[in-house]
Amino acid sequence: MVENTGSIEALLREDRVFPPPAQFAEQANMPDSGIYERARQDPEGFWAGLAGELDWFEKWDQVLDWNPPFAKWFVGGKLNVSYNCIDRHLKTARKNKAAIIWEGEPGDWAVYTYQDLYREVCKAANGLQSLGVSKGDRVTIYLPMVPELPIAMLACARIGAAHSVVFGGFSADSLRDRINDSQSKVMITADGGYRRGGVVPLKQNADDSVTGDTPIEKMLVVRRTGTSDDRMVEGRDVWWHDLMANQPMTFEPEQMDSEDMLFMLYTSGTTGKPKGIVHTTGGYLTGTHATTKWVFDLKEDDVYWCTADIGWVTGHSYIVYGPLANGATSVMYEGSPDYPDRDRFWAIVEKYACTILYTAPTAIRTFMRWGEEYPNRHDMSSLRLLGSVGEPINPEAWVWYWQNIGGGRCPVVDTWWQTETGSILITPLPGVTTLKPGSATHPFPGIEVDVLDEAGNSVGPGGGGYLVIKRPWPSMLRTIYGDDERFREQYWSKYENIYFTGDGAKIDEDGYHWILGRVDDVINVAAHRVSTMEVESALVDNSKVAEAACIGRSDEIKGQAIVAFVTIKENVAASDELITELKQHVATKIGPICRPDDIHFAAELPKTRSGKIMRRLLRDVAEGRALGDTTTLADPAVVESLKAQYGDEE
Ligand code: 7RM
Repeated sequence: MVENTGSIEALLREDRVFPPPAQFAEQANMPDSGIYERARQDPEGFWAGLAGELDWFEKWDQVLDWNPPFAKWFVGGKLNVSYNCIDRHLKTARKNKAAIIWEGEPGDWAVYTYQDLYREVCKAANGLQSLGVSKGDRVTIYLPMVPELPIAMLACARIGAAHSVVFGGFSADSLRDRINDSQSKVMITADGGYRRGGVVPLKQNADDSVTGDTPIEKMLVVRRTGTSDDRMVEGRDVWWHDLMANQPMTFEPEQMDSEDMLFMLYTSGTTGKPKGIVHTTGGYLTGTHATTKWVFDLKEDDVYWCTADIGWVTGHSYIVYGPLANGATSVMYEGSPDYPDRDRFWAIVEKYACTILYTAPTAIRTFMRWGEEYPNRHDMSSLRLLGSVGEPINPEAWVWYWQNIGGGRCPVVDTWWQTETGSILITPLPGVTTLKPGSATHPFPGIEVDVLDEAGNSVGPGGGGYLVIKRPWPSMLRTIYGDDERFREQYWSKYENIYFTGDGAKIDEDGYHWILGRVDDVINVAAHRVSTMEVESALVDNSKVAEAACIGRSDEIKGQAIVAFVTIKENVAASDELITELKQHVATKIGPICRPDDIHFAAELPKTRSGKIMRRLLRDVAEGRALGDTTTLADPAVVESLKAQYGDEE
């Protein structure tokens, strides 16, 4: 038993440590801390050993070809991801095992065994091929969390076409940008998806995204909500169920080169234009397969549930590819955690007897606020491991999760990684790592990270600096789609031949890694990456706005909230209605996750003499803090007037 000191101070400054429970350590997939040293001695041999756990049509002749910043892993190797996620399990006792347990928000549910998945993926591959999709093409997928989503992804992988999944919460405009950048000829969407009892009008957005000049020739539409039957466009649109009705149930998987693109996924960066992060085949699957096995300690009879949306990288790597490559049972839920009531997640855990749960701190803090009443309604004794991802987890939330969801018996793995890293890079290994709440603990074996100062020197224990990765790893991004220069500039220009993560971090005296958050113009809102520049562009797109600056302010639940400072045009009056209008404008323009939480009108924005907006000062104003250094400011009076207006609001 761990004593509860009770005081708020002790909770905020949580200093308890949590060694692996003996029972857990005994059965762990990776029970040997010697693995860190072995991987350090021979990183390439270490990764090659893990790649060898996949099925290859042809083995590689070189583990790594490193021509910074361009890496090739398992050079010359041939494999297919869909084969590794499905076919190879059919030769084993997993054939009739549940691969995907799916639950829709209204309460409908379905189970796909590996054999079922094989049949549906083969049919989908044949169907897509009949629409003209072939090896090397890109396919945009804009779907809710329905089984057709992983089926479509795996079908693309089977053909050798790269998918570009666009999160269903993105607007028509955002979808259009991504379609144009990827030059997809085919888009897969649905009539709608269920969210909080309502319907998200996906088909309407999809239609709006392809008006005018578009590369899209065919739209494949899943019937989910029955709300867009009248929207089908003759000659362009095809119903999924019609197309699949007569497809052959086998499809020979394409023999892909290890370095062929598996998918691209757009993520926000420091400029307004989203970046298409490119992941390839052999290295990506090696990374996701190995981390899923060791970090989540997946066993044959586990029921594993990652609550992310597949529209984000977490869903790609840890709902679809990692779990399925391991032959696991992966749970997928369509809707929101408070529908029909605030115990929905716990009802799902109980119903399917989930053993592993992977979710985000923002969700955990929300559950904390709702109270223990909801988890207490359910039997959650099946759980044996908990995970956290997407943003720093504060120690109170960590301990609450451990106690109230894990019943004080489940290790909590706090996993740090990015869309760019493809798989988890800093994380406990639950069978060997002593946990410190709030710390992602240590780099995964084979990963070398450091914390550097501006000049590139290692910051010693306790000091803060920039988190970097010092050697290539198999699941790293290969480039930004169509833009090698931006890839180089974004990630490899700050330090020579060292990957810059965009995060701040510190390493404590015990060698534990603490992630401090983004150091660039990216806001992490409820574990989603939002670019300040993108929100600013959406605001100035409104004809009443002259100028806009966005910052993230800390928020108890979401981690960060979006605050916009807006200068309106001369003949426009500031009003509450205008605030509502501008918030809605951003939501429509980019997507609801980018809707600003606060909008402040400002007569002028604080700028440096060279005209750069000083976001740091705006952050201070928004969070009601005393202002730091203002000496580089062109006109200090601007900040004074802002502060007089808004400084006391918090
Ligand atoms: C997986 C994912 C990446 C950014 C990253 C961090 C933040 C993610 C953690 C975390 C602290 C964590 N991909 N982040 N995990 N911060 N502790 N365990 O989230 O591309 O969407 O975001 O998220 O800032 O750079 S992502």
